[in-house]
Amino acid sequence: MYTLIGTPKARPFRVLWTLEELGLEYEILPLSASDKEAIAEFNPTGKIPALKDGDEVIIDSVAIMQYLADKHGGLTFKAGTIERAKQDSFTQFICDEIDGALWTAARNSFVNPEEKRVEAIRSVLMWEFERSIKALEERLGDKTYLMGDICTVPDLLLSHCFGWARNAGFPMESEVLRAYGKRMVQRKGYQRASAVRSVT
Ligand SMILES: N[C@@H](CCC(=O)N[C@@H](CS)C(=O)NCC(=O)O)C(=O)O
Repeated sequence: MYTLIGTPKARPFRVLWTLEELGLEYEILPLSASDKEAIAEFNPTGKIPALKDGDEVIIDSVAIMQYLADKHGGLTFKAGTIERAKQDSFTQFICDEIDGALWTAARNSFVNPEEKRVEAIRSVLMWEFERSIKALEERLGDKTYLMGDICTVPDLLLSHCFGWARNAGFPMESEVLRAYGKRMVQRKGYQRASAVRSVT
């Protein structure tokens, strides 16, 4: 039994989705990002999500997702294969260019203290985001998932970022990726995770 620490209304949703896709048992401790003291018990940086596996705690959403995928043999190619290298390359790109842009926008609009925000950065981030979306559109091509016929960790990560982008007002200027996003949210794992999120 795993314990997911963090409200699924934020990044912990990615982990919740992974748990549901893999059909695992878990409970949720739905701390919000402002519950700093309680979170510090699991993560010294005070961030969510964290995952408790027995006495061990893993932090950082993507590390958690990939750990679960590797451990339970789903949503991933095997480490040491060329496919896994390509899968990880998608994961890295999405962390840097998509999550990075959205998180920098959030920090400069409401996360950081007012005197540490540069609001003008938003238009630069939107421009960078649009370029990254075009690059991903090209890399996806006519495939069902980023890695072909098999849904993997970076698909969940990217689709989660699409929802975040919509809420943050970052337009998705790609017909192909909009269709891909729709396919992703039709997955049973997403539907189950989404139902859990709405009551947590
Ligand atoms: N790279 C980390 C980032 C975690 C993160 O920044 N989480 C946000 C909530 S979505 C948070 O806890 N923010 C509070 C803070 O930055 O102090 C991950 O993917 O888990």
